[in-house]
Amino acid sequence: MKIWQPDEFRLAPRLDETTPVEPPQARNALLINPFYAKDPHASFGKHVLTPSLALTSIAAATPNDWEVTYWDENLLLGPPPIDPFPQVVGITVHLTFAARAYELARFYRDHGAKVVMGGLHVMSCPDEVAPHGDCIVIGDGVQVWGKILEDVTNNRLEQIYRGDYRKPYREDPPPRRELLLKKSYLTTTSLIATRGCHSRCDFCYLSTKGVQMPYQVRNVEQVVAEFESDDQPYGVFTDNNLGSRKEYLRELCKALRPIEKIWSAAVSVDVTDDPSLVREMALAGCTGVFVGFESLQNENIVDSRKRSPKTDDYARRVKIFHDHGIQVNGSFVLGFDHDDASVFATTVDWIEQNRLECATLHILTPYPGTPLFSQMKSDGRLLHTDWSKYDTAHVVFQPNRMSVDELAEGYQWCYEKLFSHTSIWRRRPRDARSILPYLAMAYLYKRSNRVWHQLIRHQLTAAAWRPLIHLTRRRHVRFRKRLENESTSRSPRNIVSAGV
Ligand code: B12
Ligand code: SF4
Repeated sequence: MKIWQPDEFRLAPRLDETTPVEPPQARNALLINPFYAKDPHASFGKHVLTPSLALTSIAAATPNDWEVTYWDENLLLGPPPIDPFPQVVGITVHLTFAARAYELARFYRDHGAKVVMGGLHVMSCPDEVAPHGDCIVIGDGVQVWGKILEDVTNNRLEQIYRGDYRKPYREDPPPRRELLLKKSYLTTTSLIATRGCHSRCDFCYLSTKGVQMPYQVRNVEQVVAEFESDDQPYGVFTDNNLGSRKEYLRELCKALRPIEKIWSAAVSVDVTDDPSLVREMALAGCTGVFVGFESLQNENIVDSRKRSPKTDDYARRVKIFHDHGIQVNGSFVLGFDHDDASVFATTVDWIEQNRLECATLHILTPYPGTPLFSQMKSDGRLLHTDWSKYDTAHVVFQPNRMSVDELAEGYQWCYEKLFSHTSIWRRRPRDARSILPYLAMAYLYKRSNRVWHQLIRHQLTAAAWRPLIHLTRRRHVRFRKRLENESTSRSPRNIVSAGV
C-alpha cells in the first residue's frame, strides 16, 4: 500500500546559498535541532508532542550578555534564520539526522560562524563528527557551554570539550522553555527529573562505549517548580526511566499532587511490583505511561540483558495501570534473534487483547558504540552504516529468523493494523464514560496525518490539541478525588486519555 508522505516530512528545508549575509553578530548564538525524515507509517503528531530538552538546557547555561535563539527545523517553518547572522551556532546531532547537521554546519561555517556540535551521536562517533564543526562536545553540554562562548570571544576555541556527567544534576539551571514556540507543540513542558538508568540493556544508547552517566536525580521541589512555572496543563517526562528508583518516584508523586496537573512518563514495567506506587502516580496526575516491553519472548529479553519481569506477567501488570486510570503506550522492538515472522501477529494480538491504548513499534536497531552494534558488526550482519536509516523504521541488519523484507513489511503491517478502525475500537477502554475521549485522542493521533501536516505548517498544534488536554485535566482532577476515596482494592477503571 502506498503511504502518503509530503516532501516537507521527507526532505530538509533548502539552505539559501545565494542571499548575502551580514558579518556575524558578536555575542549572538543560534541553537538548532536539525530536520529528520518522518516515518509515514507512524503518527506525524509524535514529532510535535514535546521538544527535546537538549538545547533549552544548553540555552540555560548561556551567559546573560549573549543573545540566544532556538530553531527546530521539524516545525516546518523553513531553514534556520540568518539575520542577524550568529557568531556561534550550536547543533544537536543524533545519528538519524547527522547528515543534515553536517550540512547546516558547513553552511554556517562558510559564512563565518563558529559551529559547536554536541549530542548523542558525538558521544558515540566523535571522530566522525569532529571534522564538521569548529569544536565538538562529548557528554554534558551544560557544563562546558559557558566556557566555549568565552573561548570564542577570546579567540582560543579548542577542538574538543568534555562535559562530565558526574557533576550533581540538581545544580543545573532549569531549561529555558520560554525560547520555544508554544503554539507549535502539544506541550512545551518537557520535564526531566532523573538522568541515567539502573539497567544497561545491550541495545540502549546508555550502553554506548565510553558513556558514563551515573544515575542522578533533581530535587523534587525543582521539578515541581519547573512544571508550575511553564503554565501548561500537561507535562511529559523525558527521563529514560522515571521509575528507575522507586522511592524517588514515590517522593516525586507526593510533591506533584498539589499542583493538579497531568503528565506522562516512560517507566519500566516493574513499577507495578507495588500497585500502591501506581496509585501514587495516578493521584499525582499521571495519565499515561510509555513502557518498554520490548518483546513478548523471554529469550529476547534475556539476550539483551534487560532486567524485566517474565513476559507472561505483562498482561497482569498492564491491568494494574488500567485499574488506576493510566493509559499504556507499549514500546515493542521487532527483529530480535528469537523472532520469526509470527512475531508481528503475536504482538498485535497481544496489544489488542490487553487493550493498550497506544503502541510504538521499533525495528531492532544497533546504535553505534553499543554491545549490540559490536556483535552485529563482528558477525558481519550490518547491511550498511547509512545512519539516516538507523531510525528504527528501517532494517539495517540481517535478521536471524526472517528475511530483511519480511521484517520491513511486518513492521509496516503492524502499524497498518494498529491504526485501523477495527483495532482502535477493539482497544477502547472498558469504562463506557471513557470511550469518547479515547476515540477523539486515538483518531487525532493515529489517523490524521494529513491534518497534522496542516496543523504543524500553520502552527496550530496547540490550538487543536490543547482544548482536549484542558478537558482531560479537569476530568482527571475529578477522577483523582474519587480514587482518593476508594480503597486500593476497588479502584475505578476510568482511563483518562491525554497525549498519546
Ligand atoms: C524528547 C525525545 C524525542 C522527541 C523530540 C526529538 C527531537 N530530536 O526533537 C520525539 C518524541 C519527537 C522523539 C522522536 C524520536 N526519537 Co527520541 N527521544 C526523546 C528523549 C525521550 C528525550 C530527549 C531529551 O530531552 N534528553 C535530555 C537532554 C538534556 O539530553 P541530551 O539530548 O542527551 O542532551 C545533552 C547532551 O547530549 C549534550 N548536547 C546535546 N545536544 C547538544 C548540542 C550542543 C551544541 C552542545 C554543546 C551539547 C549538546 O548536552 C545536553 C545536556 O546534557 C530521548 C531519551 C532521553 N532521555 O534522552 C529519546 C531518544 C533521543 N529518541 C530516540 C529515538 C530512537 C527516536 C526516534 C527515532 C524513535 C522513532 N522511531 O520514532 C524518533 C525520531 C527522532 C529522531 N530521528 O531523532 C533515541 C535515540 C537513540 C540514538 N542512539 O540516537 C533516544 C535516546 C531514546 C532511546 N532510549 O533510545 N524523541
Ligand atoms: S531500561 Fe530502558 S533506559 Fe534503562 S537501559 Fe534499558 S532500554 Fe535503556
